[in-house]
Amino acid sequence: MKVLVTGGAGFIGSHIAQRLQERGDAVVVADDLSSGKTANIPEGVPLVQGDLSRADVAREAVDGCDAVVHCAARPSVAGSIDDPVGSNEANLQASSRLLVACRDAGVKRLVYSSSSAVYGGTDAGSVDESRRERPMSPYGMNKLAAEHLFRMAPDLFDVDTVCLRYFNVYGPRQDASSPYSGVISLFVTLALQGRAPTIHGDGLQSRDFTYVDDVVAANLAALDVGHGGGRVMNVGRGLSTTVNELWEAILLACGAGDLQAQHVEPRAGDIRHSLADVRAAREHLGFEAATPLETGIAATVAWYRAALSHAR
Ligand code: UD2
Repeated sequence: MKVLVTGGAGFIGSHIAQRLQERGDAVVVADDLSSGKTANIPEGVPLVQGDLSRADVAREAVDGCDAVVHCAARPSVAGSIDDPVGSNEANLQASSRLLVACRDAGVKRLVYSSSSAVYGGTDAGSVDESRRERPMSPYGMNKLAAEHLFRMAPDLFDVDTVCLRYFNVYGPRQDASSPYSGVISLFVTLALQGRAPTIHGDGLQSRDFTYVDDVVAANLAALDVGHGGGRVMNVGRGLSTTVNELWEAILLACGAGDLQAQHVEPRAGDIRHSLADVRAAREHLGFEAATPLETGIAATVAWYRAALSHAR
């Protein structure tokens, strides 16, 4: 297969591109390099550099491809509140443009990186895909709108699709340089530098932290499944960890002693709990997130430790 990975210079996309290349697929990456880095793109994989909301870029990117893994996004909840128009362009407009290009080029399968942000606030229990979506941020709203588009795509555009709703993905190569970065990338970097983190609110908010290799496995399963049919599935572990517990686990993994986190005001748009019901992906994709949090954190700490020592 020839597979386009959009956002393939970014965190999740580059891991997918790497795995596809390892299994022998021809891979091409499309990325505007606004947050992705060329160093993340596996060696030998060509890059189409540009903004997918432009028709010529989308057309060039899908040229000759059998399938598309669509990871390109501006993936920040807080960032989308600061800049809802930018979120709309990067997360929805670019997705529509890509879908049109797929239709015109006869691409057979598209796997979309959606987000648990489509659900909005939930109680402490797990959410399944039948839960009514109530996004609480422009980002969640854009992800949900794009999902609807991809759900219709098999019927309206003859492009078979699968939408995967990720729950808090973490792992090597996640960008830790912005205040919007994923909490694990921030906490690990701080702990390795002997610095205390900021916890928004009481730290009892919880997340279903999912290791990037498991997200890669879900994408491969979705690419290979016989019939996608626009189905939407959660991708998580189905286990919940509070932000306070997370910091304790990271302190332990980094051997950083006792650094007291500073608690500040809760973050605008922050969801209290987020936990996946994982049965649909198990049933339809045979997918199971296999990486325990301790194992994933250990691999993540090792990667950031090496990256920080290189930077010195
Ligand atoms: C994650 C995803 C987002 C979307 C969303 C769905 C990332 C980077 N973002 O947003 O794309 O899918 O899930 O709900 O994975 N926190 C602190 N201190 C910090 C940073 C974060 O206390 O320095 C807290 C934050 O307030 C939140 C939790 O950690 O309660 C997780 O924050 P996050 O930014 O990693 O991810 P989230 O859940 O906002």
